[in-house]
Amino acid sequence: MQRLIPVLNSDHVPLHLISVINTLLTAAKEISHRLHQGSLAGTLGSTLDENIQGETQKKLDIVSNQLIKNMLLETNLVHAVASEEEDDVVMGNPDAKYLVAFDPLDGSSNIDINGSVGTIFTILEKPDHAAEGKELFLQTGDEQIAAGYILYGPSTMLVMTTGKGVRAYTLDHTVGEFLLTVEKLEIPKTTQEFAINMSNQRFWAEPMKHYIADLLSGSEGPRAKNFNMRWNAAMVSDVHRVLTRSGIFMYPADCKNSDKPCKLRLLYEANPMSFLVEQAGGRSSTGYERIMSLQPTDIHQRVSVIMGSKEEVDECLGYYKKIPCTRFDSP
Ligand code: AFP
Repeated sequence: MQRLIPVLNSDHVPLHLISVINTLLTAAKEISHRLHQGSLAGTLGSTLDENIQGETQKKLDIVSNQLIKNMLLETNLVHAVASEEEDDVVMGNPDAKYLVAFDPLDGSSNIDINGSVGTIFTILEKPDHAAEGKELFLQTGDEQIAAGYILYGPSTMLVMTTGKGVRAYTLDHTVGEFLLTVEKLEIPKTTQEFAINMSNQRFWAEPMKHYIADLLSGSEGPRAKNFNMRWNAAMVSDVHRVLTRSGIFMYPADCKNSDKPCKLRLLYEANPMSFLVEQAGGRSSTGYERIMSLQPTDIHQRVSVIMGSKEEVDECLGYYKKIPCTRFDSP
């Protein structure tokens, strides 16, 4: 099986970019080890702190964030990093050109129940125009030059794109290398599987309520086929299932909390996952706009997410077109 670096070389990925990706994976291997040690690593459980998102920080959230941030900045190849766990961007080498944004441990509420979690990353280049701080990262998803995730499941897998399709690699713990295990991930155009947090049903906009109701009515309803539901409460794990066997993953805007109509972050969750989904032949939308076309206004900005099998996402978007309603999220 091929190792990661020769594969990236064959795709003519610049050496410095390969080095940044490899550094991310070195941190990921350490995170994987600590996760698989579980309680023995002494890093389970929560801290007494909250991040800028107002979410309780798990000890491993902090550890993972520090590992990735410090290793990336030590390469001198990174101009700045942005993280779910950092209020502001952290500046690196002023002469370097790569920007890295990441969610160090997505799904961390699954850690203490031994569930799947993951690291999501996206890599951008410093913009040509003068910019500093947060402004550096306010680029559309189309500007991403690489994106992916490491899924810490029964096996540790890297799923990544540099714009030439999506490949999957599996960590061989015996040699400490990510080996190519799927040459080309492609999402089937149709599906009978959906993923959404049903407990939010009463807070959804009318189009989503009607769309899900029609899925649930199955073969007796307008869709004339039965659907299955999965919800892992970790975007990395749910989207990995969509990439692997089809599906539609949704975290739509809702009216549960008018200050926070959306849950998932654009920069380091929705955009990298959208890059992977589109590169694998799927579609990714807010319900109204293509996610990767959005112009960000803040590094921690949240967005409504509907992504997966192309024809099923189009089916869902049809409900947003035909059912008028006021949006909870600002376009
Ligand atoms: P945590 O990292 O706080 O566990 O949140 C994970 C997440 O951002 C995303 O990965 C999941 O899809 C979503 O939140 C789960 O949200 P619910 O807790 O509402 O199911």
